[in-house]
Amino acid sequence: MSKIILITGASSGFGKAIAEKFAAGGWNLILTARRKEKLEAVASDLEKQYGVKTLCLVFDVQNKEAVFENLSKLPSEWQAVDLLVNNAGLALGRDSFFDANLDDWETMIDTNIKGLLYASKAVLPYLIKQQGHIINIGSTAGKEVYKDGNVYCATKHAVDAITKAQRIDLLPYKIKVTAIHPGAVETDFSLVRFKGDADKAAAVYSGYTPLKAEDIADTAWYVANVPKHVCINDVVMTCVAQGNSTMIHKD
Ligand code: NDP
Ligand code: 8X3
Repeated sequence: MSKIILITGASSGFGKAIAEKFAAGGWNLILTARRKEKLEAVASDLEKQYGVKTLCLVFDVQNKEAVFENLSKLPSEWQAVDLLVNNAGLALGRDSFFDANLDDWETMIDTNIKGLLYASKAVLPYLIKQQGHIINIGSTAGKEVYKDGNVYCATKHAVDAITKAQRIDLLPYKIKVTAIHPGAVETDFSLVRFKGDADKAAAVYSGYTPLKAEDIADTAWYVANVPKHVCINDVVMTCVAQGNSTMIHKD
């Protein structure tokens, strides 16, 4: 029987690439995001290309009621969730602590931390039945803080800490918990961060070759397919030009 992966934030970037990687491997997909049209386009392409089944759920992970309404009452044929990928997230702004916008801070906290907690809690009863796996998407920003990254970095440090806490607390249920912490990856991430300013977004990735969303999908596929007794705890991955969260060598 096909396995089931549930991915938050599957309408673009890593989530979309992870959906494609697992569809190619024959997994059925529960895909979530806010942008219905984009999400349904991803689902319909993958159904056609790989013959897998998909379920699209459109909601905002910041909305506790919506998360539980959608994820804790899955249709019976979708309840055997083997893998939850907590990927939905964003940065908003790159401003000093003094200049940063409070609404941006709250959106990042509500999405990257609270959304991940709600989704994990809502899906957990299904994961327990499957002895499943949680992959949390952190960041190198969750390993070292960088200038003007303040709250985004803090949310990703929280993802690191929550991952470690989940791994310990879920031991009795034989659930694997993994964090993947990528450095710079060219997706819509910087366009969102800079609120549509394409020049600022492009500058983030100029002068070197950043990671691609497919690199993160390959890693997710690897950690999801190790033997049953093995749990990859923590993966930090960067492109060759990046040494840590603060150092990128540009030509
Ligand atoms: P994208 O902007 O391409 O994708 C973000 C995804 O998250 C979209 O599918 C978006 O869907 C979804 N999302 C955002 N906010 C919400 C919300 N409130 N509710 C539901 N879904 C939401 O960026 P990436 O693919 O790069 O980012 C994915 C994750 O990877 C994020 O957690 C990010 O912090 C992390 N990351 C990114 C890195 C990078 O350099 N790109 C590096 C390290 C980590 P929609 O807008 O349709 O709701
Ligand atoms: C995304 C990578 O370096 O912009 O988490 O924080 S970075």
